[in-house]
Amino acid sequence: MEIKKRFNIFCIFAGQNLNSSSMKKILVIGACGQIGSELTPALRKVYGTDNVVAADLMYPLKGDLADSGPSCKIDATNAQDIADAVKKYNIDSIFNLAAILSAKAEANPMLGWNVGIGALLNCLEVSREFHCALFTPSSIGAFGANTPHDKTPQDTIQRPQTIYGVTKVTGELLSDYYYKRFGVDTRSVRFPGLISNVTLPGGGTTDYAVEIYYAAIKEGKFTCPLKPGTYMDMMYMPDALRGTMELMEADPSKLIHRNSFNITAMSFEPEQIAAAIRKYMPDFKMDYKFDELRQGIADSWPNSMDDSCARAEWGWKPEYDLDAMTRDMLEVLKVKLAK
Ligand code: NAD
Ligand code: AKB
Repeated sequence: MEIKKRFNIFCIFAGQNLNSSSMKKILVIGACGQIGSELTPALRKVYGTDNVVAADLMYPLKGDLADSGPSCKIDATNAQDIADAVKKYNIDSIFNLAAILSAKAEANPMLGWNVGIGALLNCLEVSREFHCALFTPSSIGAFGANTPHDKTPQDTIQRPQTIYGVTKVTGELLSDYYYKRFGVDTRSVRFPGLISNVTLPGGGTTDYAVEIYYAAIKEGKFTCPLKPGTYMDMMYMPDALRGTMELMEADPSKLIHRNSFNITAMSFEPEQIAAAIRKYMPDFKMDYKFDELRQGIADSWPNSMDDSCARAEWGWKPEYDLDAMTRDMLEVLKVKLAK
């Protein structure tokens, strides 16, 4: 990665506000979601507010996203919307975050497919035509019940049985196809469950690991929708944002894989996150009422992924473990929910 850019990304996550001299022009599609609502401001800090366009189906955007830089309405299932924005703003990099998450997609598989794959194909075609780099996240949902569950390798069996997983595997293959066939600079990570405190998650299987912190602060108790012993990979949002930006700045000659890298920060089961909260809130209580759909999906996903390829090829390294994340989540939410 260009040394100056790596330094700038480091400074942003160290709390300093620097503008990069890079000429990148970025379009974030799905900017209002759990990731986009934090990735857009993070990109604006590094690349300059005017160089990052926030787009979503939900429009007009609200709050900081709308006020802090250019924005437009895009329905990513309509290729023309994307092409118009790319032309209008002279975009060279697209972050495609439009998707329907695992549990929500199971309730409406056609919608899951149309957004997951429709949006991606449109982004790929527009990227091919206008020479854009393209980031589209994959997920631990790209694995299935017959994938090795512990230390899940980078290259392994991928036979998911959810529509979400089917779109993620298809998306990985399509993205590699566009790279190899047309030279489109496609890059991706398989995100684990992301834990954050700005925007609530949008209907996934790992959502409980965010909801538990809100419930701890608001009510001092939580009813967990997954059974004890359900391990999944997780990550705190600051690591996810930094990883995304570092991958997109990584030296392409070092990338053996592209779509998509295993990355993880921690693996825990519900009792462990509850215990981490109890360290700071000793009276916190948790009981269980499991949700059949989410439990089935969670059981088919890895317990913990091997992210050594991301570490070797572009220097991936998480900074937050369960305790550091819990301390920060509780501190931030105490202030936010007191308002
Ligand atoms: P989200 O559901 O919170 O946000 C998705 C955003 O896309 C929403 O703002 C929604 O309005 C927008 N959108 C939906 N349909 C659209 C369309 N047709 N056109 C334009 N915008 C549209 O999702 P997220 O959690 O921010 O996830 C972003 C990406 O990261 C997805 O690909 C998801 O699969 C992946 N991912 C997320 C997680 C996680 O834990 N959040 C984990 C693994 C992978
Ligand atoms: C979900 O649970 O659907 C997402 C994911 C891990 O892809 N959070």
